Amino acid sequence: MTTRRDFLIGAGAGLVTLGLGRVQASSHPVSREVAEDGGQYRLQGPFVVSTWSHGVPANAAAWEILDSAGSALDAVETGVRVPEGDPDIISVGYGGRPDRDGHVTLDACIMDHEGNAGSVAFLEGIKHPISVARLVMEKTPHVMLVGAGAQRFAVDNGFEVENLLTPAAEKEWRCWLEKASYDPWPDPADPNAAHDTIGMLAVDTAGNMCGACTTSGLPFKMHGRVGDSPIIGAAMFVDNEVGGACATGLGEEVMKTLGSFLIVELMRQGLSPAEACHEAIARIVRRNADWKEVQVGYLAADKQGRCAAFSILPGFQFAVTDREGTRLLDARSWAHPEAAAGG
Ligand code: SD4
Repeated sequence: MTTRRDFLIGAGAGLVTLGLGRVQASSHPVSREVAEDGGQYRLQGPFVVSTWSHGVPANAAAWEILDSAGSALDAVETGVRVPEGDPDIISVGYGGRPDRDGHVTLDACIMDHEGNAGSVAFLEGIKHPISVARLVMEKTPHVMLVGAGAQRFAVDNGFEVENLLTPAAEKEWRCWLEKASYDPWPDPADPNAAHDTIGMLAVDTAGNMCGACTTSGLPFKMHGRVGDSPIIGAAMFVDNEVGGACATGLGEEVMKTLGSFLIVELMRQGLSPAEACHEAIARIVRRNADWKEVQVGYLAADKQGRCAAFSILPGFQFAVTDREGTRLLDARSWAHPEAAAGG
């Protein structure tokens, strides 16, 4: 049987590691904790949570808004714009790694507390796709715009078309071209190397939850490939009565299981965020005999301020911020259920 993995590897000249470096946010003081309650954390009052260590500076920007009684919608948009605009973050926005043809193509989505949603996919040349997604939500009768149409909509609304391919990303792409093999599965030596999408959930002082997700997608993906990140219910979903969830990792697996929607629905049925994230990961693991070669991480929070993250492989981190400050936390994983990785 030819598996999808065989096909994709066969599409290239041989197997190489894509090797997307993890982002360090070392300039921001954070504490590292291991949860006592099954990997579940409790947050107080308004809060913001987001994926990976670049969530730390993103949360800081979002927190400024929450702390001055701003809306969760403004908070998540402002928060994820931080990695979008940072050229050193090579998996989101400006500076993101290009596709196999050298194009930086961006995916993003946003959702408000009333269940409104906006998204853009396969968008080129616009540094802040999350802000375009918000405008799709607020100014059009639609949920999603893609490609040239999304770019035209952005330009019509005052966005500038810029070259998002930084010299560093171009160098890596040219290096990749030497072998041009395509393997979206993780390098066993560093399973998180290709995964650094930011997903963010925030609750404001009014008690409303909103969410956002933005990415440049898998590095050196096929031109035209769109992952889970702009798909409402896959990479992000919020129901203001229940809570929200967001995803990072191999988007194809997230899309096939509609993970974020699943997590929110499971929480609606009474599962805790930790239990719901665990079940969403279980759905992926059960259908993949080679699950050790797949990385997906989920982050969820409910309206009571319970928050948890869970991933297939170790190494997934998430940042949480409330009045107590910011903590960078290690998610538990299917591969190592007992302990948070590195905790
Ligand atoms: C995608 N889910 O395009 C994204 C990639 C990712 O962390 O999450 N990286 O499939």
